Amino acid sequence: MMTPALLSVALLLLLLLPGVPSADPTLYPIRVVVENSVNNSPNKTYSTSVVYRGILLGGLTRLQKSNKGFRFTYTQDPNYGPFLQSVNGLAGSQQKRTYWELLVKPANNQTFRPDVGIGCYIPNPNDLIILNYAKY
Ligand code: B12
Repeated sequence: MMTPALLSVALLLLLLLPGVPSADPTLYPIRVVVENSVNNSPNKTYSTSVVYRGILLGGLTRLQKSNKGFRFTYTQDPNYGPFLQSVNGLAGSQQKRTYWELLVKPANNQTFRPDVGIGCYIPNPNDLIILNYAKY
C-alpha cells in the first residue's frame, strides 16, 4: 500500500515525465471582426478565445455564449462539415448569391483565405478572424 505522501510524489513524477500528455487549461485569445463588403455597413469587433489547437467553431460558440451581441448559425454539409450560414441575423442567400466568407489575419502577417471552413480551421493565438458578408 502506498502512503498518501508517496502517492502524491508518484503523481507529480508522472506529470513531469516527458511525453506524458497533460491538459492545457490555457485559453488563447483571438478577435473576430464582422464585415459586410456588400453594403459596407460598419464593422464590429469581438474578443473570444480557443483552447489549445481548438477549432474556430469552438471560439465562435464561446463568443456567442459570452456576448449577447454576437450570434451565428451554421448548417451541416455532409462532406465538409459546418457551413457558416448567418452572422448577427444576416444570412447568406443562394438567390442573392451572397455568403459569409472566412478570412484570417494572423498577428503581424498578411490576410489570407483559409481553404477550410469554421469546423476545420485552427486559429493561432491573436489571429484576427474576419467574417465577411460577400458576393460570389
Ligand atoms: C462553389 C463553392 C463555394 C460557393 C458555394 C455556393 C453555391 N451555392 O454554389 C461559396 C462561394 C459559398 C463557397 C464558400 C466557401 N468555400 Co467553397 N467551394 C465551392 C466549390 C468550388 C464547388 C462546390 C460545388 O458546387 N459542388 C457541386 C455541388 C453539386 O455539390 P454540393 O455538395 O451541393 O456543394 C455544396 C458544398 O460544396 C457547399 N460548400 C461550398 N463550399 C463549402 C465550404 C465549406 C467549409 C462547407 C462546409 C460547405 C461548402 O456549397 C455547395 C452548394 O451548396 C468547391 C470546390 C470543388 N471544386 O468542389 C469549394 C470548396 C467546397 N469550398 C471550400 C471552402 C474552404 C470554402 C470557404 C470556407 C472559403 C472561405 N475561406 O470563405 C467558404 C465557406 C465559408 C462558410 N460560409 O462556411 C473548400 C472546402 C474544403 C474543406 N475541407 O473545408 C472547397 C473544397 C475548395 C477548396 N478550397 O479546396 N464555396
